[in-house]
Amino acid sequence: MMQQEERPKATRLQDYTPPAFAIPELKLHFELKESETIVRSEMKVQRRREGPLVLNGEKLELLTVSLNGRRLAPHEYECTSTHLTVSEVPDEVILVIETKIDPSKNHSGQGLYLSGSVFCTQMEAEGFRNVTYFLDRPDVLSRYTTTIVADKKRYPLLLSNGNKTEEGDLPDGRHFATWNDPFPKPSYLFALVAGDLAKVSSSFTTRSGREVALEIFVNHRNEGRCEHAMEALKNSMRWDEDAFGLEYDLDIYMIVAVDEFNMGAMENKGLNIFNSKYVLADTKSATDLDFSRVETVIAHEYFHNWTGNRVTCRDWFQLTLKEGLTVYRDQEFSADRHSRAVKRIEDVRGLKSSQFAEDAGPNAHPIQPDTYIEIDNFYTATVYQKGAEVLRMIDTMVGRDNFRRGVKAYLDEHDGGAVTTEDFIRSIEKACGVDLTHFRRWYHQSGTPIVRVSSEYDKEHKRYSLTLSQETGPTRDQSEKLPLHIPIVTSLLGRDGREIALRLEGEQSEEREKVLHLKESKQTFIFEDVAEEPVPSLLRGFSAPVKLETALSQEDMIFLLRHDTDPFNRFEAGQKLAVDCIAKGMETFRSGNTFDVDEKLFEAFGSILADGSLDPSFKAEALAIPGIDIVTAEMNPIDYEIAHRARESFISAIATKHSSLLQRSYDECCMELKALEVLAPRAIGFRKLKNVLLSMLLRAGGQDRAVAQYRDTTTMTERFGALAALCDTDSSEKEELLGSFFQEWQRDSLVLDRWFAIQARTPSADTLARVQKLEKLPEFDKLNPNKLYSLFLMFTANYIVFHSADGAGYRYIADKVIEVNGYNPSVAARLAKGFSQFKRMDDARRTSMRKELERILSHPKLSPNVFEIVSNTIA
Ligand code: B3K
Ligand code: ZN
Repeated sequence: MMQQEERPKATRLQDYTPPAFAIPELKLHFELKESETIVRSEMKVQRRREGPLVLNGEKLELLTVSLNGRRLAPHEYECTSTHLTVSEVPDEVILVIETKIDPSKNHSGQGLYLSGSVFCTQMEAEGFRNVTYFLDRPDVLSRYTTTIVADKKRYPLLLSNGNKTEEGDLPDGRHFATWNDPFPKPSYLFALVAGDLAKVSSSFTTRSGREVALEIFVNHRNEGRCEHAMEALKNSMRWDEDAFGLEYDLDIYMIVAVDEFNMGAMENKGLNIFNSKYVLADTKSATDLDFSRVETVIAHEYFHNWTGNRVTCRDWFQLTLKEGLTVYRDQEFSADRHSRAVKRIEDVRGLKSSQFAEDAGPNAHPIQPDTYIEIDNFYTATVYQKGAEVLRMIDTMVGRDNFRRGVKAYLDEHDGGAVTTEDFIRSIEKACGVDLTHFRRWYHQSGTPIVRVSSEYDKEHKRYSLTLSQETGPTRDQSEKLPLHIPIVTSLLGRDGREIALRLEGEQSEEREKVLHLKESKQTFIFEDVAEEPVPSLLRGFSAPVKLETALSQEDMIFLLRHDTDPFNRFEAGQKLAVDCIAKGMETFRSGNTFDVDEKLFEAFGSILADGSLDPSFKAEALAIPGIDIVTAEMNPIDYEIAHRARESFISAIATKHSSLLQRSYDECCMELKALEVLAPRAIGFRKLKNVLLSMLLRAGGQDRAVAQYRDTTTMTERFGALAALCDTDSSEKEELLGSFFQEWQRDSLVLDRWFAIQARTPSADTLARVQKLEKLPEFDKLNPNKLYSLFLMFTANYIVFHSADGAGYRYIADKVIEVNGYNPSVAARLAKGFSQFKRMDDARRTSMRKELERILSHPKLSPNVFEIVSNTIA
């Protein structure tokens, strides 16, 4: 924690220097006790260049320091609150350090802590320094041998990375286990678990015939909820072999689920630690979305074994090297396993609502930032999702198979290394035969480019020209922007809906779909032999993370919604039509008029609704009305109330107009579901569609149907869909159902998280009072990050109530930021990001937000995490 007067120091990429020492071998010994754990660390230290040995260490009690067996006197080292410095160190030496820590008081979700009665760790990014003094940086790779000693009854299970080499009993009811990890790794990949957990086992035979033991550890009584996670793990292992030729490398792969975890999961070598919400799933307690998230997170952490663990980052500025690449890989895994089109729609929706907003706000940064105060604040949508988009653009330019080969070549070339994004790009250039000189700018430039399009058709010469221009506005972190290399995947559609053969002026080749390389501020692309004026289908599959402004007429957009052969663009056309119509609605409300939806738009939505040939999951996406964040993305100042009113009126108008079609479609979903296996992909699609239809029907008085869906179903997806939809309306039944849901699930913490969340996001006047009541329930454990997210973080996404004109929502969340800052700075900083719309609010709201932001900043014990977020917001 910092003192009020001192401003935390920034770390800068340009200051990077390689470590002065290497630590090739490390023997750790843990004597585990809840409030007094003794850590003995024996390091083989080798000098690489001149200078003292400066180790990181925070919140530690130093007991002893010895060099080659000689205990050092206190004057032979210097120990501060952040470092241990030993000035006189031979070129090669065995350094032994003993420290004492108190896991029982650690609620930060970092370092060694207790989740319930399970000891567990979270080291990334800089948690190892809370365990012992070390060169806690990712470019120091060591071979770990870890011995854990603990009471056998309370902690029958003792786990660490690698393979277990020894175990046995000790006096006083204690026992020990020793683990050896043959792969050198940075400290952020170290893990330790000790506790009493149930084990679910299986195995996987790699394509070279090696048998790998797979073990999932969960709280007793949750054994029955691990099947999906285990299947997901096997599918991930198989897929990585098939898609990238990558095999698992140890004899055992363990996953431990804990209830208290700041993030989703952590890819520690051979011993992943997971937030239990990304492991446990059964149809009774988990929704289809939960199932899909479990699969994605299991895959993501597994894929890190190569992209992150075998080849790691030189420093934390390179974070996207492992995160962007691993997100890209998990997205590809899901796309190969399920519907590629729907997966793309889901990913882009997430990108736009979180990353585009981040780029437009106070915490904008490039996928490779060049400065940070607290690296923990940079596990962002930009580093992860935009990082993945940047790689997807390379995939688009060089072809998928070529790109996958390039990634494999990068891993072969750098196996065992700690490298940079530049190393990655160079490997790809070499392996894929592509010049990415200009493209590299994506790594260093923040902000979302706007691509504007104009077109001209020369009927006489049958020439069609497309003029594309790009502009990236200034962001808080960078005022000057340069043109980027943007791949725009393009087709031209004839009036019959078919793709026209494309021949660019001066080129011979003819394709139906072409990548246009926009590299300058403005470029014109001329197509020849175009028999009729086409409708352009641009940025197909969302081929670049940009905002596209096409100036197409409503008629053309409806044409694309009906006929585009690219499913993403078909979906996108519908979204744009809805957003435009809602924007018009806001204008009419402002001028005091009533809101009419265009007849043609009704027809277009009706045609999607009635189209029996569409995949139900795609249909659900195409019918889902864009959220408030998308609707207000370009509004300045933002008026959430009017946006909410216009959006609600739009949904009601469609629901009223098409009420019989909606009911028929809803009934069809019910029929289809009767004949399908519960987890069949089509069943999942029909449930998703059913919930979208229900939420629309509710706007036209479908309350009974929602109550019936809640009561009659056996799946959590339908049950929860009904409850959530009812919470969005002023339904009279919702209190009773919320009450009965609570009674039923009171003892299931994960299910209850969802119950908290839907209430926190309800856009009604009493929500703040309700949230204040909910946080007092005994089931609301404020030390559990999932609870903080489901109630407080969800409340910051409640656009209407968090931003209420009286400032009460801001005051409440500021209180929570200050409170949580006291024990979990990482979560507190995430809550503080709730204020990121500060600059875009109206004067009155800005004034009340500023007051709260200043109050947070003046807190005497503010963590660097919260300081960085709040000071950026207010600057
Ligand atoms: N690498 C971890 C995230 C660690 C977060 C540190 N605050 C999970 C992941 O991306 O797979
Ligand atoms: Zn990751």
